[in-house]
Amino acid sequence: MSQVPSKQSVAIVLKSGDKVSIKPDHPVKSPSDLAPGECLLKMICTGVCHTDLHAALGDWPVKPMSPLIGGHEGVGEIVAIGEHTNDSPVKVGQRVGVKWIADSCRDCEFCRKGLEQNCEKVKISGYTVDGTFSQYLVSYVHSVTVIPDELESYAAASILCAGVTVYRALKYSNTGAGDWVVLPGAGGGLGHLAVQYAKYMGRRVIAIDTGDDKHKLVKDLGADVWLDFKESKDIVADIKKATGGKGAHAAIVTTASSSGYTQAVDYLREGGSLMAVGLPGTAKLEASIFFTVFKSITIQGSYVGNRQDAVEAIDIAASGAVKCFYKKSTLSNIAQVYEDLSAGKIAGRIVLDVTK
Ligand code: 8ID
Ligand code: ZN
Repeated sequence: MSQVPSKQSVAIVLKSGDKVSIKPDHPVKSPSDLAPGECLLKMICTGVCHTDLHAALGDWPVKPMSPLIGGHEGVGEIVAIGEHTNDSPVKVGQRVGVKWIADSCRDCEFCRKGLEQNCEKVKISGYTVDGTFSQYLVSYVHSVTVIPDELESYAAASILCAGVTVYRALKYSNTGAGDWVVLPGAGGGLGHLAVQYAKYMGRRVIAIDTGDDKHKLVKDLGADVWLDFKESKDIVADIKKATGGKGAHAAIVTTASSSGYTQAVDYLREGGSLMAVGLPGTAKLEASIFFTVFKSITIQGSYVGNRQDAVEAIDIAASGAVKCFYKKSTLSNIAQVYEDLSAGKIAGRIVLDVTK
C-alpha cells in the first residue's frame, strides 16, 4: 500500500454562495478507520460539471451539505479497502471512477428497479458526501466504476457524469437509427458528449449552442446541423426545415438555464420525446398541454444513470468511439473554472489535476 498522508488539499465552499477556496490541511481518513465496503482513493483528476457550480451557489431546491467539497466525476487509484469488506468487486491498485451516485443501498424499491439514482439511502458525491475536488477520497467498493486500461484517466473523468447522463438520456429517448435528435447545450460538457453518443447510436444530430468555439467543436464531432441560438430568428422553423418539415424525434436538453427547453414541444414531431436533463433550479417547464397530448409527446426527466449505464458509457469511450474534449487545469484554479463556466465560455470540459 502506498504511503497515505494524514492531510490533503481540497477545494471547499464554506457556505453556499461563498467563493470556492483551497484548504491545504484537510484530514485524510486513515485506512484503518475505513468501514466495511469503503475504499480510500488516491485521486488523479476530476472533471468540473455545471452541477458543481449549482452546488457551490446553492441554487437548487434540494440543498447541499455545508461546508461542501464538490466534484463527482473523478478518477483515482484504490489505496486501501476497509477491513471486513465482503465480496469486493475491486482491489487495491485498481483505477476506478467516482460518480454523482457515490453509493446506493441496492435493496430498496428504486435500487431493485435499477433506479439507483433514486435510492432511499443514496449518497451523492460532492453534495451529501465529500466529492472529488480532493486528493484522497473515501468511496464505496460496490459503486465505483472500473476504468479499463485503454482509457486514460483524464479522458475517463467526465464520462462518469456527463457521459453517463447523456448516454442514458439517449438510451431512453425512444429513438432509432436515422432519427433526428436535437441537442440544446451541444457545445457544453454534457452536450458535446451527447453529440458523440448520438452519432455512435446512428442518430442524426441538430446541435444548438452559441459561438465559434462551440460551433467548430460540434461540427468536428459530427453534428449534422448547427443552430446558433443567439442568431437563429426562429428555432422551430429552422428545425422543421432541417428535418423535411416534420420536426425532430427527440430533444435532449442539457442547458443549465430554462431557455433551452422553450419550444421543444413545438419542434418535436408526433410521438417525439423531450428528455429533460439540464437542471435550472427554479424554472418551470412550459409546454402546451394541448400539443403535448395532440402530438403524443413524451416528456421525461433523466437523472444521471445507474451502475450499468456507467459501465456501458465507459466501454463505449474505451473503444475510442466517444472522446471527451477537455482542457487540463489544476485544482488550485477551480475558482476561475467556475467563473468561465458561469459565463458560458467553456467548450467541452475542464478536467483538473488534483495534485496541483
Ligand atoms: O442527471 C442529470 N440530469 C444531470 C447530470 C449532470 C448535469 C444534469 N446536469 C445539468 C447541470 O446541473 C446543468 O444544469 O445539466 C446542465 C448542463 O451541465 P454542463 O453540460 O456541465 O454545463 P455547460 O458545460 O455549462 O453546458 C451548458 C451549455 O448550454 C448552452 C451553453 O452555451 C453551454 O454550452 N446553452 C445555454 I446556458 N442556453 C442555451 C440555449 N437556450 C444553450 N444552448 C442552446 N440553447
Ligand atoms: Zn455532473
